[in-house]
Formats: sequence, C-alpha cells, structure tokens
Amino acid sequence: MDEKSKQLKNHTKDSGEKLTTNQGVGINDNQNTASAGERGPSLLEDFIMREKITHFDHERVPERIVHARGSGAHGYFEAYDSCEDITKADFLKKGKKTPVFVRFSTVAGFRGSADTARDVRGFAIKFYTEEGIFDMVGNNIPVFFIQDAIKFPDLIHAVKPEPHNEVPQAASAHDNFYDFISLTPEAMHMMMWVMSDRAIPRSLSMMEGFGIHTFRFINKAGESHLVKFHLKPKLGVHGLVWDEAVKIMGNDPDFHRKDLWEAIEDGHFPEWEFGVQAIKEGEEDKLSFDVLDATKLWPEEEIPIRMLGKMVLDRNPDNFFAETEQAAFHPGHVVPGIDFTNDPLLQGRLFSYTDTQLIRLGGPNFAEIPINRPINPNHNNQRDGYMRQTINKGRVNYEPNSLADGKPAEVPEDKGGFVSYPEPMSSVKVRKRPESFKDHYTQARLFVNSMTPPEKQHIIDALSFELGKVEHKHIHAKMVDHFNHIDHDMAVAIADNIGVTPPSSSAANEDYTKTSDALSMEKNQKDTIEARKVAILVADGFDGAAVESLTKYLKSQGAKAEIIAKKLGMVKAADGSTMEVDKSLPTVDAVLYDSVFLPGGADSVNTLKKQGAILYFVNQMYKHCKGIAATGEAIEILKASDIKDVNYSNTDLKEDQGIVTAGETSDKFFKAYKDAIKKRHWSREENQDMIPA
Ligand code: HDD
Repeated sequence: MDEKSKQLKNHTKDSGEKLTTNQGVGINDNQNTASAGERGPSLLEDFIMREKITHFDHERVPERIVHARGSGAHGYFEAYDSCEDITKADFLKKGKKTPVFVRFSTVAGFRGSADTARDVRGFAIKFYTEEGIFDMVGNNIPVFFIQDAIKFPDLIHAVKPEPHNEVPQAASAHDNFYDFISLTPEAMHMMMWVMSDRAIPRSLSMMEGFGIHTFRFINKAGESHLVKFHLKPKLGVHGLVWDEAVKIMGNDPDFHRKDLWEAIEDGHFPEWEFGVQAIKEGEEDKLSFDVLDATKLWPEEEIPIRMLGKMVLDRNPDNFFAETEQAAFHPGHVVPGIDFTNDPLLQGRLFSYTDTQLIRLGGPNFAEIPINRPINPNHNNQRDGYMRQTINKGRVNYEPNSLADGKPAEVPEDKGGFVSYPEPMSSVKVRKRPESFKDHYTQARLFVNSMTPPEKQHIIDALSFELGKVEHKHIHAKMVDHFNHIDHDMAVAIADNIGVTPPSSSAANEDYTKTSDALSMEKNQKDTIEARKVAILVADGFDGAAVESLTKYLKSQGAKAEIIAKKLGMVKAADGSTMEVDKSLPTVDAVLYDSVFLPGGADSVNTLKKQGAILYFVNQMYKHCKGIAATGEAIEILKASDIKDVNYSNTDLKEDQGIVTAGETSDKFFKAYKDAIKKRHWSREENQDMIPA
C-alpha cells in the first residue's frame, strides 16, 4: 500500500455493529421520535432525533463554481529516466513512485449534470511527493479561452445557465455564451478545440491532459527551462458522435463516471504517459508566439515532448464526498524544481484557488482534510480556525523563537527549501495586453488545417448546431466573420447552415498552410480495444459457439462483452446449452456500447429481426459509425435494418465500412472485428440521413 493510501486508511471507517449517536450513545429506536403520548407532540429533548436531523440539514457544501461535476481515482506516478538536467524536483528522479489522486470534471454543468455534455474536461492531478504536494490543474485541451484571469468571471457567467431563468444546463449553445465569445477574439483558438470531438470524449481514460500555462523547471544549478505539461493516454484519444452524446445524457447521465469506475474495478487501469515540452530560458524569443499567452500551444513537431514517466489509476475512492468532493486543487501547489511564469492567466489562478476553498470547504483548515494532506510531515505556526484537527503541542506558535530552539526552522535551499526563480523585473505599472498577445487566428487556423476531413466537418456541424440555438442574429454574423478569419470554407459552410450570407472572400491568412499531426485525434489512433464494450444481441436459438469464442477473444484483448436479451435470466443456445443474460434490452441502448455483435442461429435471428428495438439498436450502431459484426443467419438482421449498400456474406469473411460478416467466427474474423471496433467508420456519415432517429 502506498503512503497516501496508508494515511487515508487511518481515517476510513467500516459501518460497525451498533447504531450510536455521534456522542457514542447506543440508539435503541431509530424509527420513532420521542413524543408526549403516541399521538402527541414531539419532544424537544429527543437528542437522537435532533442530532440526526441537524446533521442531515448541514450535509451539503457549495459545489465548485466551475468544474462542479467530477469523478476521481487514486493511482501512482512512476518516473522513467532521470531528468535532473532540467529539474531538481525529487518525484521526477529515476524510478521514483509517487501516489496521486486525479479528478476529472466538466466545467459548466452543475454537480448533477450529465457527463457527456459538450465541454472542456478538467484534468487535475494531486502528486503526493516526498517534498510536498504538486498539483497539475489542467484540462484536456492545451489552450484556454482567455489570456488574462480578470476575464474569467465574465467567461464563466456567460457560459453557465443564464441568470434570469437558469437555462440551459451544461451547455454552451446559448446566446449569452456566444455574445461574449463573439466579442472575445482571443477565444477563437480554444473555440475550435471545444467544437471538436475532444469536447465529447468517449472515456475519461481516452483524453489527453495539458497543464496549458508555461511553467518553469529549475535544476540544481538554478537554471530555468520553460515547460508545458502533457499527458498522453495509453488507449489513444477518442470522442463520441454528437447525436450519441445527446442520447447518452438521457440513457446514462453517469456514463463517464461509471466507465472510469468499472475500468478500475475490472483491472483495466487507465494509464497515461506524462511529459514536458521544454526550452531553455531565453529561447522563447525565437518562437512566433508569446509563451506567456495561454491561448497558444507549442507545436509538438517543433518542440517534441520528453516523456518523464507514467501515471496509472488503480484504485477507486472509498467515499465520493470525503475524497472526490473535498479534494482541493491549486495550480500554486508546486514543489522545489517547479516554478511559475508571468502568464497573466496563471497569476490570477494563483489567487483564486485558495480563495474558493475558503468558502467551499468552510475555512482555512481544508489542507487538513485527509485527501488534501501531504504525505511528508508539515510544520508551521498556523493555528486554530474552524474545524482544526491537529493538536499542536507546546507554547510556541511564532517564529523566530528561542523558547523552542528556533523550531520549526526555515529550510536551506540545498535541503529542499523552496526558493523562487530570481527572474529579473523592472517595469512600470500598467493595465495593458502586450502586442505579442494579439494574433488570435493563426493557431486557430493551424488547428483546423491539421484536421482530417471528418474532423473538420464535425467542427462545422458543432458550430452550426450551437449557433443554431442562438437567437440573436447579429451574433451569428459576428461569429461567421471570426470563422472567416480562420478558414474561409468553414465560414461559408457554417454561414450556409445558419442562414447568414456567406462571406464572399477569405479574411484568413491563406498563405498559412502549416499543419501539426499531433493535433488530430484521427491521425494518432492506437491498435487497441482495451476497455471497450461490445453488446451481443441474442434470443433463444442463438449460435452459442460463436458467442463463446467471441467473448473469449474480446476478453483476451481487454474488451468486455455483454449478453443482451429481451428479459433477464437464462437464454438458450441452438445446441441446448444456456447462458446468463447480462442486461435486458429495455435497460440498455446502443449508445452505451462501442460495438454490436449479432450471432447466427435461425430461431434467434427470426425473433430478433422482427423486434423494432433490435433494428433500432443496429441502426444506431451504424449511424454512430461503430463496428458491427454478424455471423451466419444474422446478416438477415442487418438486411432488415435501414443499413443499405453494404457487402455482406453469410459464408465468407467480408469487411465493408466497419461491418464484418462471415459464416462463422475464426481468427481472421476476430482480427477484422478488432479493426472495426477500434475506430469509427466516418465514410458512413454520408448515409446518416437515411437512418431514422
Ligand atoms: Fe480553474 C477549478 C482548470 C482557469 C478558478 N480549474 C478548476 C478545476 C480545474 C481547473 C481542472 C477543477 C479542480 C478540481 O477537480 O477540483 N482553470 C483550469 C484551467 C484553467 C483555469 C486549465 C486555465 C488554463 N480557473 C481558471 C481561472 C480562474 C479559475 C483563470 C480564476 C481566476 N478554477 C477556478 C476556481 C476553481 C477552479 C474557482 C473552482 C473549484 C476550485 O477552483 O477548486 O478557483
């Protein structure tokens, strides 16, 4: 057990044998309030009832003002090779293992909102290092909407539900947001990312993570490197289809939360590589953008990522509130070897996070909440305040002192005391954006240039949808004008969709044709189906051997198969054997699975091809461009669906648009099916309109 888990264990408690009050008095009757006679008034003296109701009345703390909806998990970070040339941070030394707690979140929705809303995802990591806590409080997108923290309250007011009627929930598709954005050109780069499929992730374990700001690494010699933090998921980066995301919101609003929980319970531990892009202090002058501007990324092709270690999430929390809800992150929690830059967005954040915990967690002692405690000893002269847990001994609570031999004493730099990087400063007091922050369109164009055609189309579709929800026409026109500064074709397509006169000529820098493959999800796919879920639709008389062999294959690949039939209980195979049904059809939906397998078996197929719910299931799989497989008679189900113009075979192995058919399962069939599951088949999007619903 790691140090953090051991420490947390001291605070965990099983439910126990005897029911008692908080004062430890045994409760004899937990059903009836004490009263003056059976039908008489309740007695104020009933301390058991009073204590219980009072505690209940105070169960809630304010939700986070942003990132209210989140899910957390424990794990560890393990450093690869030494990187002492760039940082003296102890936890990055070769082979070191550090406990972590990670919280993923959406930004705009309330605590009870649906997981699959279109939104940026928070990606906050608490590293419990031996030199204190380092928090990387990042997102799954490498840039931000604004350049200066003073704009943050406006941005968040604009995106959250509108104040007069508190709608819409967890959605940026409304007038206030686009009014603000249309008047905030610096947001355009981030807007391209938020309208891409990155903002509707398939899984929290299939997202990249970014520290966004430029931080500093400081080595033992005191030299500074400017760095950007990155996390790359082992499973690759995958998104949902918008229609699918919307349907998941109704079918399973806890989709991401459950997916993360189940992956960990099943032993498919989410994993990322953690690394930095690093440049020597001074080299930033050669770049075409300002490293202090959080709306800019560093193209990976120009400044490659140096991988420093891997992060694995392998333990679910014991209690959501105590751990995930009470976790308090702060980009200002850094350890020796890591320091800040003058990024004005970062500088504002350094104020905001402690401030918000004071109201959210009720006072200055939130660092004593078990999930927030460092694993190394911490001593100082901070005392008292609401809910103080530590019992500090002795009379001395000040420094310098002689009565306690001057302790706790300041720590010299070579013993791990934090020393700020002595960056030279000499300037006049101003309120002014630097000229170098003023190019808002070039990197937005770089992002769009780097997309594959389907990825670009999805951005066009998302913006057409979002603006389609916006009622004020002048906002439409203003947004189209911004798009025309990024990519003329995109602007024309969106204008056409939302009834705006398309711009006649491009306002974009057409000479800028640079691309960065690292920005595309499609260009960086991985050959894995680990943690994917496959639905197997059956009725009595199905081909049991096919189901058994496929289930075994999927398991060997780390994927999960679920048998779905009309009712729970046992379902009979054609050979007379039986199998247990995992889920009944009315309790599931195609959008909750990555793929569907239809086994043969004449009786089963005859039943299924007449069920609307089955045909709808298959249609949805097709519409959302997911892998589909059928063996033997089951191609009849495909024929009965609205899928047209696909090559099937009930004898030979055929693969067409991610639809794999064969007479029976075989190694070649499995391989073809794996290829079909691991990615989406965008060529089908041309035929999407013919699928009802
Ligand atoms: Fe923030 C929470 C990420 C800008 C103010 N932020 C919060 C969380 C994440 C981020 C992941 C949730 C942490 C958790 O799980 O508890 N925030 C970012 C990123 C930003 C950013 C990547 C830009 C690069 N944030 C930002 C600014 C401000 C804040 C500019 C204010 C000036 N953020 C907060 C906050 C929150 C927060 C109000 C709400 C709950 C909390 O801090 O603990 O202080």
